[in-house]
Amino acid sequence: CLVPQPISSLSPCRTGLVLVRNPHLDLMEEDILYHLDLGTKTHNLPAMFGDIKFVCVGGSPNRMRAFAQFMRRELGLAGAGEDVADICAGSDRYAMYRAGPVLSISHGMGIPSISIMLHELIKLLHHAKCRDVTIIRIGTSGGLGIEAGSVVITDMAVDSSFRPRFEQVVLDDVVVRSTELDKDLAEELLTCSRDIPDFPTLIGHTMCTYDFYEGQGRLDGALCSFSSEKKLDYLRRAYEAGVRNIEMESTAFAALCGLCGLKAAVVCVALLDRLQGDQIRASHEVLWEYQQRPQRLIAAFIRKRLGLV
Ligand code: R2B
Ligand code: URA
Repeated sequence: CLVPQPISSLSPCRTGLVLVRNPHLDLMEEDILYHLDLGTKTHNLPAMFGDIKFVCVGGSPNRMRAFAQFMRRELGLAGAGEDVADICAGSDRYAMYRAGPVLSISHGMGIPSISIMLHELIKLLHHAKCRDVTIIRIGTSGGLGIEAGSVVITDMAVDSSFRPRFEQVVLDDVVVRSTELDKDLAEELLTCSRDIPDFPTLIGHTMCTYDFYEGQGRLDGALCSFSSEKKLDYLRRAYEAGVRNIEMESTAFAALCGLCGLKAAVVCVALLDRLQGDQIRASHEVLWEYQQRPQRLIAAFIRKRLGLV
């Protein structure tokens, strides 16, 4: 059965605080953020995180460490150039780094992985009493009808049927949640991209799937039951519906952040054009440079927001 989320529950929190929508939390003496190896009794979360204004999340721990190091340089912080410490070193599930007001965290691959991380991250921001936090997913994706290396700013995260919704199974119900992202933030990011002319940046819908192979219409998985024609027909219909890239976390990210009053954006580089093929053939050097593109855009955005440019 489908239980639509009431629209009123989507309104952002006026205080700028991070909303948790769980009455049980108030009754708990201690909250252990197990996968982050942090907790309300073991750590002074307001002291550690209370001044965080930007949270950037991305799939790979190494990329998110590189991003924190890059942000330290971009913000001219002390210790730039030195190694950054993993705040979640006690857990080997996720990695978390700090660069001034910026928190950089890995989320792994796929909806279950990002979802666990976001539940604990959102509670962390809530316990730390953070205000006016902007959260951005920086990631990789398969492009649709766009040049490899293009950066897509998501205006709408859609499911495999091109609908702006995320279905979460809660007990034995399927709860449908909106995947609306912050339109002003997407426009602000697009404006920032105009100052970085060496790669194309565009706004488009992002399709979020539960799998990289069959779920994204690939012909090169261990299983495939459809023809090349069927695949191309599906991808072309996605393109006509406004989809410009495909990845595996955006609907859950948009839904969870939206419900908790966080202004959220998704910025992903396309590693290939899926209308041209399925395998990612670019060299490691080219892929590394592609992955830096969303980071460069977000660094420009944060510098602008902090009045550094
Ligand atoms: C993009 O890249 C990963 C799969 O290669 C997945 O996490 C995603 O969304
Ligand atoms: N990530 C995806 O989810 N799909 C791609 O095609 C490339 C990266």
